[in-house]
Amino acid sequence: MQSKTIDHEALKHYKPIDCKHFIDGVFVDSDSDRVIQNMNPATEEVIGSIAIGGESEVDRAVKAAKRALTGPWKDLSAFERSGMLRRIGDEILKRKEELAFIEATDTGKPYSLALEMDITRAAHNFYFFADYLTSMGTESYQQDQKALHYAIRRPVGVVGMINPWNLPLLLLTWKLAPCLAAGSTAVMKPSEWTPMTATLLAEICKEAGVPNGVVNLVHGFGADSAGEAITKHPEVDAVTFTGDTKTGTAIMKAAAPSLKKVSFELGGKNPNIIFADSDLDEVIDTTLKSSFLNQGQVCLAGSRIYVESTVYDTFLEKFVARTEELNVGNPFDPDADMGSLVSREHYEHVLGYIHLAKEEGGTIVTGGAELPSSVEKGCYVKPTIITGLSQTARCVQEEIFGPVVTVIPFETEDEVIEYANDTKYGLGTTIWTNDLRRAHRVAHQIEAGIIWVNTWYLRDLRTPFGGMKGSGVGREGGAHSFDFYSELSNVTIKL
Ligand code: NAD
Ligand code: 6OD
Repeated sequence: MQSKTIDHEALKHYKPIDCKHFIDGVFVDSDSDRVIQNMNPATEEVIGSIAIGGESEVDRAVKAAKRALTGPWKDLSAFERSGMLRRIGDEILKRKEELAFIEATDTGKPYSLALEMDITRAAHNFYFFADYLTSMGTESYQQDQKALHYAIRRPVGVVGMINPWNLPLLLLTWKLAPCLAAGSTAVMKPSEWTPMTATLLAEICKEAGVPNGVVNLVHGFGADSAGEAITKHPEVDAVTFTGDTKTGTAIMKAAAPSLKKVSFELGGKNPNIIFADSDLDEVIDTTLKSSFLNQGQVCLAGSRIYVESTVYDTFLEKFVARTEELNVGNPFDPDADMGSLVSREHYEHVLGYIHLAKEEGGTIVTGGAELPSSVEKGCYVKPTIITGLSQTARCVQEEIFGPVVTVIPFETEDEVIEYANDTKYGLGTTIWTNDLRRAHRVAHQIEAGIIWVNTWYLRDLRTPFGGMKGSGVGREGGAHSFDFYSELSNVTIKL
């Protein structure tokens, strides 16, 4: 998929960093001085340390965030806040090679992917909400000659942000940018597997002039650690979480006693539906991405491929051939289309499903675990295609979150809609067809928050983004993000 050059000389200037908490504008160690080792999954070498925080660090971060709500931050005009967001975006782009180096080293993803997707989009998140903030209006209604109603918006308050490891900076900035745009303040917790770009983001915010206490960062684990402490803290007003569906349940329980506002972006097992009337070459180009981009570690990955039976054999033959051309290798190899999975633990999880697929009667047409010849160690899995499984197989029902897809034939439109909806998830779907009426008809029956026709992962940040069923609670993007990070009050004036 990639064909890039990498300036290795320039990258020699960058080094992995030790990750400390960032509380009230200062980088600090844990109260207990507790640290864990940070690993590069592509080499399985220790690259630094991560401070591990808990209740006391979270409490200090929340108190700083609460104080900041009434400090100089409150008095900034919308244009001044917008300017600050722009400066953060500019600073991200100025340091884009360094951030991409750090992200690739932490996650195992190709450097070129980190540069083009993760870091570029992180900057764009700030630019988008900087513009949105200065152009938005508010609701108002005139009720005959009786009354005038209008809504006023204020910050929701202190927002806890709990993040996963697959797109660390992209997803953190997807939360932080609208939070700051709305005038709220943040306590961020990145994944314990990928803490480095969040740490640099805190530094960037300080350099961009964000007042102390507005952006805070506490590293740590989830349960019984920093994550849980955020979800339980009585002075956290809202929690935005991206991660596993089971974690979403735990967070909702923990947040319930203090009735926090929640927004959840959770797991997916997304159908990629291919009708016979589609252009198979175009389908395959995009299906390679929807299956294997970021080593398949994308919540929106089209991991359940359904193909109309009349083109099943042709599709499979071409798809397997193109998949076998993908290069898996060191993230800093310019020819690498795919890098390493994020950790040894996740590698074992993904391989477990490949073994299970065989037990469930499936055929591994291509893929599996094999160390690329160019590397000596690392958590590498080849892009894997499985056929011969039934709709009820665990490998078809459960989220694998790796470079593993199943391919299943279907006969009719009704049958494939039933297959597509037969899942606990409801995040994304792609429908491939050149029949306009069918595209609309099928889209309206699919239980998913994000439905693409003849494309995949084409984003416009104004649109509602999120999942239904086990894939999420609420929507983010444009006005939806603003609504989450602010509180609305309606004012009624009797005329
Ligand atoms: P995870 O749920 O294991 O962890 C995510 C974060 O939650 C981490 O920071 C972790 O420390 C924290 N956490 C874990 N338990 C917690 C608890 N009890 N209380 C508070 N915090 C807790 O998920 P992951 O393995 O990091 O990420 C992979 C999952 O994320 C997949 O299911 C994937 O589909 C999902 N995801 C969804 C989207 C989306 O937009 N819908 C995007 C990316 C990833
Ligand atoms: O593009 C986005 O805004 C987004 N939230 C993507 C999530 C991808 C999941 O892995």
